[in-house]
Amino acid sequence: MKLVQCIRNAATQQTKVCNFEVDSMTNVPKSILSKTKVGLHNLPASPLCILKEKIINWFDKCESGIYRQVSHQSPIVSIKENFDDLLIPKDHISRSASDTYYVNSKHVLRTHTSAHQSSLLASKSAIGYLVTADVYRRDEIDATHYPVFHQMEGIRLFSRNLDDIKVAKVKLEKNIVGNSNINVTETELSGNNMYQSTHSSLEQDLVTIHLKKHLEGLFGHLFQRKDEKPLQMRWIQAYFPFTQPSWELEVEYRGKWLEVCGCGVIQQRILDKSGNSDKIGWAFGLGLERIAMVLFDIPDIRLFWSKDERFVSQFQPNKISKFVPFSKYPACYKDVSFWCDPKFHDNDFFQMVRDVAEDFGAQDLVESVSLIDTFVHPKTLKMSKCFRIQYRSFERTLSNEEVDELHKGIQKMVTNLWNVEIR
Ligand code: FA5
Ligand code: MG
Repeated sequence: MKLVQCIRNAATQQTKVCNFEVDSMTNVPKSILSKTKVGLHNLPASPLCILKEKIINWFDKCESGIYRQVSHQSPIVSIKENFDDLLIPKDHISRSASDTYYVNSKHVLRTHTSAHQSSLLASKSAIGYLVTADVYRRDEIDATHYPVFHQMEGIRLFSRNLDDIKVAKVKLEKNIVGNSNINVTETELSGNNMYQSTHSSLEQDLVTIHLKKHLEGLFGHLFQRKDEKPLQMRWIQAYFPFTQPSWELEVEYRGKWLEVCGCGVIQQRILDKSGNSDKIGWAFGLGLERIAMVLFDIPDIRLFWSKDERFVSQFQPNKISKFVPFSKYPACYKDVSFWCDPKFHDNDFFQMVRDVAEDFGAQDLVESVSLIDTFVHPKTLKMSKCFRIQYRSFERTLSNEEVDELHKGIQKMVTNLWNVEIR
């Protein structure tokens, strides 16, 4: 069997049809594959596109003409691009089939925009990039998790001659003055998260300042409203195999710390391998949905995919506006319990629910799926799990028959797939 995918070449805008042989690793369902054609981040009235443009404008304001826009890369990438080139260890959890969609044993649906780092770096087509793309992860289902979301990645390279970095830093300081109503808490580096020994301390300092000032300024620009008290931000130490040191930035919003991005100094080994050993650089990656949900007051991640006029008509290009909720139709929930073997993974269940819903032409009716009970039989030690599925439509009130039919389909699939008894 073959899986057919049309891929548009970003440079020429030409489309070619690619065939991917399906094999024993394949676990991409139809419901997910159909999402690869949508490209919400390129639809001007989507909040994700509006946010993307805001971010692009900010980087352009800091350093005009430096960042090449990349937003039409194919979502199918090689395992080399998604993992190996980024020095992600062979046994890293993100490589497992329970977390990642494998197209076949050589290709995956990209799990992050970093999958394009190595080819962009090797192309040497710019010294800065902003890459926006849909990314795919097998995950739970609720108001903030969806198996497709969107990321934006920034990369900036400097010649390893200090003048280049110094000039960039001075320019940056000049361009972001006036955006000082933020209060940033720093963090000390420790453990394995230290500067790379191949970099001089001046290089390290300058690149780090350049990176951090860009991101602090960006989130000040996005979150701060005039005449408010200073926006609180804090740097947290993090781990990414492809950057060192690595950080996450958190912003305080309505009394809670919100993780807004991951970043760091690119591993010199990655630059060396892509033919950039004369360069030093930084990279960051952020999730557009989480930020857009906060800025636009969007309460449920599924809404980004809604074609409902009451949603779509609320947003205009270039403008961040608050979403005005329309009345919600009632929800209805049903449980399913079954005995399962120890290899059973909850993410397989979540995915199966989406697939069945897709087959019923009802993929967005599943609002959430949660594990509500796990029971181990005291004598047989057999394990049973109970999942609760909440159904709701954004468009209408669901009839009992309709939900029953879908739910029966799910129960049937549980028995087929895992050969288990429904309790
Ligand atoms: C990454 O994906 C790294 N590639 C980011 C990076 C790039 C680090 C370059 C260093 C250099 P992470 O898995 O933490 O990291 O995801 C990055 C961002 O995506 C998070 O900060 C979060 O905003 C968003 N994100 C992660 N998982 C989800 C999810 N399930 N749903 C919505 N947004 C998510
Ligand atoms: Mg993270």
